[in-house]
Amino acid sequence: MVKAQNEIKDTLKLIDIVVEVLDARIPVSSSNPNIHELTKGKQRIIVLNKSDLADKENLEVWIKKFEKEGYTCISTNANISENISNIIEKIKIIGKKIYNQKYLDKSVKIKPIYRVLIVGIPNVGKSTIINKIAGKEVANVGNKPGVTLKKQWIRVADNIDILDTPGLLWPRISDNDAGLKLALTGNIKQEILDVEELACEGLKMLLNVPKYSSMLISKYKLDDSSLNLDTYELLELIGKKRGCLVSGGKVDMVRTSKIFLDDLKSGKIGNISLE
Ligand SMILES: Nc1nc2c(ncn2[C@@H]2O[C@H](COP(=O)(O)OP(=O)(O)O)[C@@H](O)[C@H]2O)c(=O)[nH]1
Ligand SMILES: [Mg+2]
Repeated sequence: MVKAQNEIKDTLKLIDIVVEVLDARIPVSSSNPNIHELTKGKQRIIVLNKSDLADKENLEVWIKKFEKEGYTCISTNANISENISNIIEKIKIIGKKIYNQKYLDKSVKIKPIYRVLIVGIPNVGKSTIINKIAGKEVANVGNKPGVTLKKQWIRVADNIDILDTPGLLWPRISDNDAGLKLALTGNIKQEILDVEELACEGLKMLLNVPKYSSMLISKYKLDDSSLNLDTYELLELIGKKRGCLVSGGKVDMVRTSKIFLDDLKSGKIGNISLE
């Protein structure tokens, strides 16, 4: 973590604008606790990615909140390039402001190049966003950060340079609630908790929101009264409905948990935000 932090600090010396990528379903838990300190003095654009999986109402609330705090905030679905051009536009606007301030003396005539670093915790979609901005495959998607020999700038839209290697930030791993949400959205390995326990925690979060409870009912063809069960019994019922049985008619709870967790993180239950 110290190494990653120092690396970002070094890289930031070269950067005008930081694009911080968050998971739209958990904008707090997917942020880095030291981001303010790390990016002090830099202009920051907040991107809420995986908007296709998030609850649209929550998304609107978060965008308004970040904008009120003075950030430029954009929601994206990087997989289909949705709103990617918006990021480029915002970089140009912010970049222009920075350069106008830097060169108040208008007699200095240089062609401004805005240098951009994409940062975020693992798996939020940094590489996908870089590739979509670049318009070609320059960063590995879904892979562990590779061994990059030399960082390369990619020229975009004539006056933007983005670094081909994103800045890797560490998640809020010491915070239990954040760890849970990161696991439930697939941002960190789900093995951090016993799989049945994680599924029960996930169910509990959904049951707290009437809208999400209704999604559970229609997804697994439950009836309203099943929402009164405790979470373990509810999970068992879901297993029964899905035919997840072992010999003797008992429910295979591990397999049921995995199915539920996969449905949840991939949006198959519906658009769900945990924050
Ligand atoms: N549903 C959805 N998946 C995405 C989106 N952006 C990226 N992904 C997926 O998230 C996974 C991690 O993406 P990647 O770009 O490698 O993340 P990185 O670790 O931050 O560089 C990949 O499977 C991507 O296809 C998005 O907007 N929506
Ligand atoms: Mg990557």
